[in-house]
Amino acid sequence: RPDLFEAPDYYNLDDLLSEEHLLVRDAARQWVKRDISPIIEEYAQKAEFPTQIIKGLAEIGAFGPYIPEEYGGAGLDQISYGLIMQEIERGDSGVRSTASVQSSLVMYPIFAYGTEEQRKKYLPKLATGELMGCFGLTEPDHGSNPGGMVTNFKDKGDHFLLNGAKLWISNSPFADIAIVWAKNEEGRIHGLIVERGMEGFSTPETHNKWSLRASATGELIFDNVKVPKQNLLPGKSGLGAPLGCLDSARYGIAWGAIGAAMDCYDTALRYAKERVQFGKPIAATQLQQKKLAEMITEITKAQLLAFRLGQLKNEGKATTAQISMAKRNNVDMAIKIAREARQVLGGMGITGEYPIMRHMMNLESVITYEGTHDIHLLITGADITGHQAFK
Ligand code: TGC
Ligand code: FAD
Repeated sequence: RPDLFEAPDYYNLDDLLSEEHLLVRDAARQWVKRDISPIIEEYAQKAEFPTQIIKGLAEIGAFGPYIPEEYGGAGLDQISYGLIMQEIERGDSGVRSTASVQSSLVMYPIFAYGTEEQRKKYLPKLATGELMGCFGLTEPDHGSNPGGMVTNFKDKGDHFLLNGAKLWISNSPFADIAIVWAKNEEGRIHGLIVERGMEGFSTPETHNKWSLRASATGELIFDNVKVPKQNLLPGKSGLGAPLGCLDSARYGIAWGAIGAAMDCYDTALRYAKERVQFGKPIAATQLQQKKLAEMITEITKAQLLAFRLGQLKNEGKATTAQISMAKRNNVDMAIKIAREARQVLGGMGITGEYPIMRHMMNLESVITYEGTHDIHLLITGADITGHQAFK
C-alpha cells in the first residue's frame, strides 16, 4: 500500500513551490514511503518508538530544518520545514512529534536563547541525532496554564539546585538532554539544559496510551538536581520564552496535520473506488461522494492556510494568533477527516491493515498538545476582542 500513495493537490499548490521545496518534499516523501510506512503499524501496535529511524530523520533534514548550516541545521526556509513535517506526519504523528520536539522545542531555544558555546556544543549533535532532546513545560497540575508551574531552581553559588516534575513529555524516556522550564527564587521562568546522568534526574515512561503509541512519552523528575550554571539559557526569560518555541512547533503541526489528513483521504478514495456493494463501487454512491468531496475541500483550504502562513513566517511577520489559528483549524480538519475516512472503509477501517484508525487515535493527542483546541479558540478570541478569557 505505501507505494500507492498520491498526494492531493487540487489547487495546483505545487506550482507555487520552488525547486528546492519540491526536492526537499519529495526526499522526505520517498523516505517515509521506504522507511516509515512499512514498519509503523507494527511499532504503534507494540507501543514502541522505532529508534532506528533517527538517522533517516536527520538525513532528510527533519532535525533543525531552519537552523543555519553553520550549526548543523539544514538552513532551509519555513515552507520547506512545513513540507517536511507534512510528509513525516503522513507516515505517523508520533514520528513527526519526535522531529517537532527536536527541532522547535530543543534546537530552537538553544539557537535563539543560548550562548554561542551552548550552540556549538549541542546543535550539531542534535542535527545528526547523535543527541536527542525533549522539552519540559507541562506539569501534573499545570497544563494549559504553564505560567503556574512550580518546578523551581535555587542559586547555590557554583550551581543551581533544581526540584519539581514534568508530565507528558515526548521523547523523555530516551532523550539525552531536556530543555526544562523552571522558576528562579524570584518566580521568573528560565530555561535550563538538563543532561541524562545528572544525579536526582529520572525519566519514567508513561504507559497504556491509546494514542501516539509509536512515540515515547514520559515524565521528568528532578530531585535536588545540581545543574551547572553554564546550562542556563540566558537569552530570554519569562513565559514568553517557552511560548516562543511553541510558535515554531505549532506552525510545524499546522502542516503536519495536512499529511495525516492526506493519507486518510487517499486511503478512503482508493477503497471507495474498489469496494463494490449493491453491484457498484461505493464511490459511485452520493453519500460516499459527499464525504470524499468535503475531505478534499477541507484539505485544500488547510493547504492554502499553511502555505500563506509559511510565507508570513519567511518574512518574519506571522503572529502567535495566526499560527494558533492554523494549528487549531488544520488539526481539527484532520481529525474530522480521519473519522469520516474510517467510516468509508466500514469494518476494514478499524484494522491495522489501513492507517486511518492509527491517524485518528494519534490526532487525539495532536488536538490536545501544543495548546488544546479550546485554548487556541481562546487565543483567537482574545486577539479579535481584546479580552482574555483564560483567567
Ligand atoms: P500571557 O499573559 O498571554 O503571556 C505571558 C507572557 O508571554 C508573552 N507571550 C509570548 N511571547 C513570545 N511568543 C509568544 N507566542 C507569546 N505568547 C505570549 C506575553 O506577551 C507575556 O509577556 P510579558 O512580558 O507580558 O510577561 O500568558 P497566560 O499565562 O495568560 O497564558 C496564555 C496561554 C493560555 C495562551 C498560554 O499559556 C498557552 O499557550 N497555553 C497552552 C499551553 C501549551 O501549549 N503547552 C504546550 C506544552 S509543549 C507540548 O505540548 C509539546 S507536544 C510536542 C509534540 O510531541 O509534538
Ligand atoms: P488541562 O489544561 O487540564 O485541560 C483540560 C481541559 O480543560 C481541556 O479540554 C482544556 O481545553 C480545558 N481548559 C483548560 N483551561 C481552560 C480555560 N481557561 N477555558 C476553557 N477550557 C479550558 N507537554 C510538554 O511540555 N512537552 C511535551 O513534549 C509534551 N508532549 C505531549 C505528548 C502527548 C502525547 C500529550 C497528550 C501531551 C503532551 N504534552 C507535552 C502536554 C500537553 O501540552 C498538555 O496535555 C496540554 O497543554 C493540555 O494540558 P492538560 O493535559 O493538563 O489539560
